[in-house]
Amino acid sequence: MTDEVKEFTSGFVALTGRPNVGKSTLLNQILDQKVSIVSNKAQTTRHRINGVLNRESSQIVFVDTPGISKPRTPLGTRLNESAAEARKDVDVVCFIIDAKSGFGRGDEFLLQELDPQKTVIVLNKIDGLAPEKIVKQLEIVSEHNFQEYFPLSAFTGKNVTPLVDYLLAQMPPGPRWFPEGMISDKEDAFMVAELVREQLLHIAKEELPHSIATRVVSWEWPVVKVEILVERESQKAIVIGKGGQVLKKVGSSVRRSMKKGAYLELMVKVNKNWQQRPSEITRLGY
Ligand SMILES: Nc1nc2c(ncn2[C@@H]2O[C@H](COP(=O)(O)OP(=O)(O)OP(=O)(O)O)[C@@H](O)[C@H]2O)c(=O)[nH]1
Ligand SMILES: [Mg+2]
Repeated sequence: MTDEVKEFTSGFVALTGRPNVGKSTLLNQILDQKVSIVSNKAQTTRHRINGVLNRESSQIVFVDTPGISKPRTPLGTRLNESAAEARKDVDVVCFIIDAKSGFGRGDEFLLQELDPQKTVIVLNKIDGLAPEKIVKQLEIVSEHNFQEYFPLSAFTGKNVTPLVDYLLAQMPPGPRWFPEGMISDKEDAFMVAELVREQLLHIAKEELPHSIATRVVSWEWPVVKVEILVERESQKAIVIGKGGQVLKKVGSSVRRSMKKGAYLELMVKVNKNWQQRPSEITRLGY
């Protein structure tokens, strides 16, 4: 009698790279669900977010991480530490590069920190790029001896499947770390606060994106209260908007992605220079 049952395999895969390269977009694309917010502002992701891919005989826990850049504030330092920590103890690290802006010195610097034995290179944002440009970028990065190179578009989904198939094949025998129906390790309240921040990032300019923090302060269904923190009075006025216009727009947009009947209450508060204060950064869960 042959044993036809395939042994269950599982493991952890970290998504890492500079800010804005598309780590969170890739995670959402792989899972076909939004578990991590996305914006064109740096430092959109501030937490390690586990997103779970379930297959019949395999499970991959993807760890989305904050983008790493030269820190300008204690918050920046904290986010870099969090990203570095997430790379430890994973089976595979996906190092993501933005093919549109090209492999740069920041990428080069970060690559030196990675173990080539367990790192694969993802060349993201190839949509709309001329083939010569993609080849050129691949030539540049392949000078480093990493395990595999995957040119793809996290946005359109092009070539994402070969990456996922490769990762599935790398998973060692192991348990189902998360229950089958679970796709993210974060609770609904976390996601609602993040969705509010995502909407605000769309309208925020200059230094404002970094100054915004959001958290759910009360969840008594259907009433969900979200506190929006900014660092200065002038920022508070921008976030509220003329006659509350900005908040209204943010609220109705987030409500559309919540369960029917949700009543979202948004409050804006000033927490002076919180980004500069390690104790406040910790309190906010970063
Ligand atoms: N054209 C194109 N844009 C992309 C692609 N992937 C991501 N983007 C865009 O790049 C920007 C950054 O995407 P994110 O997924 O937030 O990037 P991130 O690496 O998670 O950024 P941080 O969390 O700030 O470190 C967004 O505007 C995305 O829409 C892609 O494959 N093609
Ligand atoms: Mg992100």
